[in-house]
Amino acid sequence: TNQVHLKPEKELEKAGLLNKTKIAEGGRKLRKNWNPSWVVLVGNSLVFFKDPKTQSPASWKPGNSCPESSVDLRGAQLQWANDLSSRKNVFKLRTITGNEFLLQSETDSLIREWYGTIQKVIDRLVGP
Ligand code: I3P
Repeated sequence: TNQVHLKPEKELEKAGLLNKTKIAEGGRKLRKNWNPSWVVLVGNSLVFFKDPKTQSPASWKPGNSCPESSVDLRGAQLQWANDLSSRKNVFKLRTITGNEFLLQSETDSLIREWYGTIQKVIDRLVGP
C-alpha cells in the first residue's frame, strides 16, 4: 500500500553560533576556511546555516533560511582536536561518509556543552 509514514516531531536539541571549517570531503583533505555558522542539532542531524551577520539584508526574508549543509550523525565520530588547529576549544566531527568538520568556540563551557550534546545523540543512534 502507499501508506504515508508521518515522521514524529523532530526534537530540537540545541542551537547556537560556532566557528566551523570543513577539512575533508569523502576522505579527501580540504583547505581550511573558518567561518561563523549557526549550528542546529535536530533529530539525527547537525544542520549548518550561514551566520546571519555575514548575510545581506535581502536574505533576511522570512522563510529564507535554507541550510548551508547538514550532517547525519549516525555512525559519526567526535574527538577533541586541539592538535589540528592553532585555535583553542576545537573538536572534530567525522561522518560515516568521511566528511570532517572542525567546530570551535572561544567559550570553554559552550564548546564542552556542544561536544557532550552531540556525543549523546551519536551514542543514542548506536543504541544500547
Ligand atoms: C590557513 C589558515 C587557517 C589555519 C591553517 C592555515 O592558512 O590560516 O586559519 O588553521 O593552519 O593553513 P590559509 O588561509 O593560507 O589556508 P587554524 O586557524 O585552525 O590554525 P593549518 O594549516 O595548520 O591547519
